[in-house]
Amino acid sequence: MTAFVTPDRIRSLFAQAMSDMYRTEVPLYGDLIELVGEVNAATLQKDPALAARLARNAETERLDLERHGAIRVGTPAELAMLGRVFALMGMHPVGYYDLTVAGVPVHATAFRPLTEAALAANPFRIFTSLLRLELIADEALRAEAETILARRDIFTAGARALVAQAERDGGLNEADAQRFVAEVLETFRWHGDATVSLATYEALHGLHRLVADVVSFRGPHINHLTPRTLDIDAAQAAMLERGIQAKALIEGPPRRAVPILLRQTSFKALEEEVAFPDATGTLVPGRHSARFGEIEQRGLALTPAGRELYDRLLAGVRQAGGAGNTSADYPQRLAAAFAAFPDDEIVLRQQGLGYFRYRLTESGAGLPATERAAMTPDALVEAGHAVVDPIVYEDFLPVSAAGIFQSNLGGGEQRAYDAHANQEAFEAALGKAIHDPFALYAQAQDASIAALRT
Ligand code: OOG
Ligand code: NI
Repeated sequence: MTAFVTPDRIRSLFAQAMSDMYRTEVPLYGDLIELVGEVNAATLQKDPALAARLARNAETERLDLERHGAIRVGTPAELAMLGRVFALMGMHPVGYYDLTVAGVPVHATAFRPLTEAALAANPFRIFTSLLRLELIADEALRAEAETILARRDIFTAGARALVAQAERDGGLNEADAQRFVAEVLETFRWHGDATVSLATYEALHGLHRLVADVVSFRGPHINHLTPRTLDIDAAQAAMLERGIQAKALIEGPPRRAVPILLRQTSFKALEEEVAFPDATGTLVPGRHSARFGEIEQRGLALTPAGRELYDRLLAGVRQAGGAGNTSADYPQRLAAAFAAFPDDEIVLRQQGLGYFRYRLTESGAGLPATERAAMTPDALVEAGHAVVDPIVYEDFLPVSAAGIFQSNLGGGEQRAYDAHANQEAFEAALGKAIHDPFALYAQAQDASIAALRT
């Protein structure tokens, strides 16, 4: 038997396969990748300090590969199986997102690599939502949706067999890993033929567009694949120049000297032709929109204190705006509110608002260990014996995600759900606990500080 490949290897194969498939499904995606590549190259050329920083944090290579995708599943069993599939790729559930507060009947997690080494190898992540049919008041339709979902299997027999094999043996060899990726890819493929009649689709659509999207198809088609740009404002401008209809608004924090968290912009979903079978099996043409484009810029990961400040400032702007983030002066009000958020790396670090990674410089490495151990991390930095860089935010933002769902489900749709976060129910469905993102960032920061002393 040949040796097992690493989960990092399987994830890299999977990320590449997903990217190749989505490029053929949605040509706009190819344009975005090209544009973001150009913007990133220009940004690095203009900003040698940024280029050096990315290089010393093993981010230069990952940048060209870096994507996140999003899918929506219908049942706890689908989620649990996905959790097993992703675990073999070194992707684990991090963070819990309750979208009901924004009128979307789902809750979610992000499957992503956990360690710095795995993130550097390939940071591929998938935002995964689980439909909450229990929130649908129409009992008859809810029961019908449950019956439809119970009939489908979103995994191929080959994928199921290889998951069982890998779990039994403790891994997959290269040939099996390639077969596994090819089988798993089928789960996320777009199918232009629905599994329900047009009338059923329309009834589900009446409950919520998202219910129709999850229930009416054979599987959880990947609905976007997002590249990471180093300058989202430049990318946005370049898009408009090329006639790509970007959403006017960038979700998340305003532009700042020290980027924090995540800024994202998305594009109106494609209206696609779908064939709906009628009672006799004849296909009836109709339309559905699910898939869209998105780009993002990632910045400093915030501590609980930083995040609390972010959430508070953002909520203030959105409340004051009435119409939320759609009003014309939103960017100005956002920027004004965030004047209260320190925009200087040293201040952010001293106030404990963000997570940072420390690293000895050559002079620091040359100091006797006892002398180094006697100095605080800050003193080492001030003396030039260490450099300190922001730790990049690897997760998502619920308010932004809600905005992205809303805009891509076709605009102004708002529903009120009498619900609240239910992480226990999500974890019960998944069959495992969700990792706390703050703990992962704190671990990375602490490990870098410990390494200064050795
Ligand atoms: C997921 C939306 C969330 C993001 O970048 O915040 C997301 C979806 O529409 O299924 O991808
Ligand atoms: Ni996204």
